[in-house]
Amino acid sequence: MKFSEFMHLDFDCPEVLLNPATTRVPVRGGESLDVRSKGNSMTKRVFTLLGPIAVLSSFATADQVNYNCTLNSAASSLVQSTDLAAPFAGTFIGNYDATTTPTGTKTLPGFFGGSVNTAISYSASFALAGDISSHPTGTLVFGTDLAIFQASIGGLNFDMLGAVPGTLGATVNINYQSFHTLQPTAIYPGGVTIPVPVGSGSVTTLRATQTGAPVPALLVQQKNGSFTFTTAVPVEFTTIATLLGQTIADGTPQPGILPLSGTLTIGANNTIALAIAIASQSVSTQPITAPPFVDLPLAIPTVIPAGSTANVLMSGTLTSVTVGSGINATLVAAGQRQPITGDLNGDFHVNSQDLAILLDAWGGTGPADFDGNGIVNSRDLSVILSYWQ
Ligand SMILES: [Ca+2]
Ligand SMILES: [Ca+2]
Repeated sequence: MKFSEFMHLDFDCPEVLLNPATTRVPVRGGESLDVRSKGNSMTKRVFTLLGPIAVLSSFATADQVNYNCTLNSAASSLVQSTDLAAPFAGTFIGNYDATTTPTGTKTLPGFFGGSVNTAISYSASFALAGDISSHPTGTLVFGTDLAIFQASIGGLNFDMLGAVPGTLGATVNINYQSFHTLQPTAIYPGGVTIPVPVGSGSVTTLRATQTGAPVPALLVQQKNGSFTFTTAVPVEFTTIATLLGQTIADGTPQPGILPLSGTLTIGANNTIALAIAIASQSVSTQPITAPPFVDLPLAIPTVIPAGSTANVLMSGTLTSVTVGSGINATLVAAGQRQPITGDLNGDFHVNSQDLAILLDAWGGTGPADFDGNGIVNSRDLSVILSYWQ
């Protein structure tokens, strides 16, 4: 609604307001506000107050232009840093078996003596650390209202790994009572922490999905005509990760915040270009409800003498995991303006040209059948009129 139209409404149509009916006042976001009129002067005053608010609000949204944006995966890069620690405890025992592995390792408590393969108590921690570099994929809706230098970010949905699983080196740091081994013959004095590389952990899914309504961002115009913006997007992180066959993140969404800053460049042909930077750090500790693991093969380097390897089977229970996670990303996205309802010739206006197209199609089918009921008729005409610009 233009301001002149509002003036016309306010001063020329008071009789409408005096009818004991409900007047629908358009407000921001295309919704409307019911103003129940009971035919008294108070109602007129209420509407006179509401009128400018409605007009100002509709000015704010009249210039809102939304762009469907897609990440350019090849030009975007992300580094996900992980520092995971999961304490656990249990026992391990040499992999010796008289029939199946007669040359296997025997473990025995203390420094010397004995011949019976015996379980040794330990405490330990899984450590999973490293960086996963990826080319993320994803989409978002970027809204601009250049009249008030406001942007909005909605519908953000990023696959941080770009569908390529990441791997991280895993280490078990073991503390144990003093023990010794046969095959090989070695002594392991207690009080020493032995780091044992145990292969890798794997992160197969890392996704950020925006929750809630679009978030606003102030646009700051730069000398070259582009705009910068900074905001924080509430998201749910979905992570699926395994470590030594144990699921340590099962995809249960975790709420988080994705801090974004970036540059908006308005392009030709109703396009925009976005350069987005993300830098976030988080640390969280979660309980693990996985069942105990049993007889996990582990090759422990010998301590005295060094240079050999004892093979044991480790059993234990993970109780919790502390995950430090960082995301640093430089993303590039391209946006195409969203189609406007009622715009049949694609010029982003709804006017007589679109009306002419609709009238040509009257009684038939096609794009002018806005409500999809199979025929272009008065219902579709009312759509054009309600989006008329
Ligand atoms: Ca048009
Ligand atoms: Ca129709």
